[in-house]
Amino acid sequence: GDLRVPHVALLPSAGMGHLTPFLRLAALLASHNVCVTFITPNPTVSLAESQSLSNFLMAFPQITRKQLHLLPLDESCPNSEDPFYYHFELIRRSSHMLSPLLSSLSPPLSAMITDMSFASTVLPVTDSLGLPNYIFFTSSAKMLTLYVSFHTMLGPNHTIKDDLQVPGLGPIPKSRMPPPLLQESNNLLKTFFIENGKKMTESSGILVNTYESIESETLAALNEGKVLRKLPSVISIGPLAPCFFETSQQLQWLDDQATGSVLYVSFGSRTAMSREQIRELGDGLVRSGCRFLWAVKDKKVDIEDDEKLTEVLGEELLERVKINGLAVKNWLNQEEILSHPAIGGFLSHCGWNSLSEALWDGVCILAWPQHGDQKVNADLVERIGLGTWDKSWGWGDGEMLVKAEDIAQRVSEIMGNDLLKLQALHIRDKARRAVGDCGSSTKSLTALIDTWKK
Ligand code: BUP
Repeated sequence: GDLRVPHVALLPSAGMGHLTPFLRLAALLASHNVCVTFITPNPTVSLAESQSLSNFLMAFPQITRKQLHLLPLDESCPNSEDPFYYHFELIRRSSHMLSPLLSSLSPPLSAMITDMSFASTVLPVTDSLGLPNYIFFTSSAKMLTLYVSFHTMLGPNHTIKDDLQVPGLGPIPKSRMPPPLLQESNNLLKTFFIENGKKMTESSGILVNTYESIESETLAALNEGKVLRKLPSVISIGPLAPCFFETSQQLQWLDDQATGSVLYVSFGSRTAMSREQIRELGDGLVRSGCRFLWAVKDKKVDIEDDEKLTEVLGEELLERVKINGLAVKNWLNQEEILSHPAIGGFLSHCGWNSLSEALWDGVCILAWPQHGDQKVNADLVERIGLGTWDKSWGWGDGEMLVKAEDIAQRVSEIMGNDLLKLQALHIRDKARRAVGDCGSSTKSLTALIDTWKK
């Protein structure tokens, strides 16, 4: 007989790197006739998040929004750390308000999908309601192995001595781990890692925006109980397709460039390099002789990023940039840019969403990881043949300055690397197959949705 229409609530975390994959997942579930309630912590950290949300909700009127009003700050939570991590903490502290919100929804929920940064606070809530809760891990499966095993390798004083030997897989060198994890003192990221990594193992399943052909070995190790004996099933549902709900922008400059001739340069929504490094990068881009479209970011949070381009780059550099390139300081519709025929390469920080968009469009990567999961992701880029990574560049944390001539050399190398460009196209084909009608990710997702119908 007729099966019921499942109703699922989604709870994303702070930052575009978390919100974007949740929006894509919401759209995908809706296209499979799942009734979706999207819970939005309010306020957001960045303007990009609030704008993206309102555009999305306008484009998908069938998706219901419920606001989770965050409690005002108190003194017990130090505001000195990353504003996005700080916001995770605010959402965590407001999560007791979820219980009445969730139980008031109609029709009753079949399941909840929660961001990885709230596993430890939201699982007790959903458990008490008898509601299955799936954790959505918004980075790579490789990063998931670090997330779930990190707490097992802590020594005295919560320090890390060695590289992480992931059972059944190769080691993750200390040098690739997010730097806050190596600090002796506790910090928000480290605390999240430990607590959520532990608690996640009690969820109903872990969704990952990845797919078989790029991470088969890691996915197998996770699902065969090699990484941790007790782990719920890890379900690869990616790459989540971009959904074009953002208003499209006219970029005449890009339209005027030859096919495959332009390098796109962006380090994501929450990385601001030092002024000195920004200028060195600009100099390097100019010296490469290649065409480039450069998203310049001067502050971590977009609302504070109000300095003019002339001030950030200086007049002289800005004039040189204009000869072969275009530098912009406003938010760009990245998924639209990456699908543009003029784009032939991407100098990227290797945020997982940027990578998933790059492989979706078959754009090769010059990796320059800046923080967090990005070195682990950059390693994957190199291994699957999507791009190159000069490890001597280090984290973009201002500790060392990567010189213009080195940047220029790597840029011209990648823009002239036809083999890499072919490989990227091959990766694109496989990525699209994974989410096509008979693809591995489609099969996993439909099987999951079926369990919610019972
Ligand atoms: Br900047 C920028 N336009 O101008 P990541 C970013 N994006 O569409 P991050 C734009 O934001 P985390 C812009 O396409 C991607 O979907 C981009 O996510 C989009 O990196 C998203 O790549 C950025 O995962 O987040 O922002 O550093 O640290 O959480 O990975």
